[in-house]
Amino acid sequence: MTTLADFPITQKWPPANPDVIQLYAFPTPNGVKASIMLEETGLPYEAHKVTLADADVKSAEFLSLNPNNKIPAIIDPDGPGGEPLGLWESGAILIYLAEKTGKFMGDSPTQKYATHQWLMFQMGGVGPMFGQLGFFYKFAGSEYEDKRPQQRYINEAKRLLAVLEKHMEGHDWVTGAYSIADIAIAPWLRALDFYGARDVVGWGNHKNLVAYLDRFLDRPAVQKGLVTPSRD
Ligand SMILES: N[C@@H](CCC(=O)N[C@@H](CS)C(=O)NCC(=O)O)C(=O)O
Repeated sequence: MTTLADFPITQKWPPANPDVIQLYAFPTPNGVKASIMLEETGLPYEAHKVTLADADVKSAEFLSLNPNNKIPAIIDPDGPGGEPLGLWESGAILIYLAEKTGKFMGDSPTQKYATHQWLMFQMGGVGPMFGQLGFFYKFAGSEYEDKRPQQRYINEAKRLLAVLEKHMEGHDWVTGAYSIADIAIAPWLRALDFYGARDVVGWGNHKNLVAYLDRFLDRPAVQKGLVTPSRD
């Protein structure tokens, strides 16, 4: 039978409590999806800080769990059949934890598929597009002379915000009840502030999204998840 000790990542980030879920992350918009979900479900877990530096995400130990060198990743020592399960890709982690606990994926098949739909909208749209906006607007790409890539991602972010703003009219949460779709989407809306890109995408004109993000940030589990693991 496989145990946690069989995962090489535990050599670089040793578990203090090998019986609980091990989270390997950093508090970025993708990383906090996993920590917020763990906080919301109340599942016991231990958070290990894995920075975005090559020494961490490209270490042999981290790559042994996630060959795609990106946080977040988890190991559940009590996975399917009682065997340990390693998992990466934040959307897959959210679905796994939702199924494990029976929480935050909707109470009916229709709601469940709507939750999947908006989760995929984040994974394939909001996350990658806002991430590129961050690169071209705040980070290294902001110095490129050719502004067409920057404009492309500003336009795409605006388009995605308009889709969400319209959808959120009359809704507290993306699929009606609070779900993993919210846990995936809202941290990316928050990231626009970190990128200094709120004005350029007209954030303040999206009254439904402004209220939605405040509602999300009011949740105690969200507040805890946003600082787990600590950056320090
Ligand atoms: N699709 C992945 C994206 C994860 C991702 O982009 N993680 C970033 C931080 S937000 C990362 O680990 N970057 C390190 C690197 O690319 O070297 C997911 O949702 O889990």
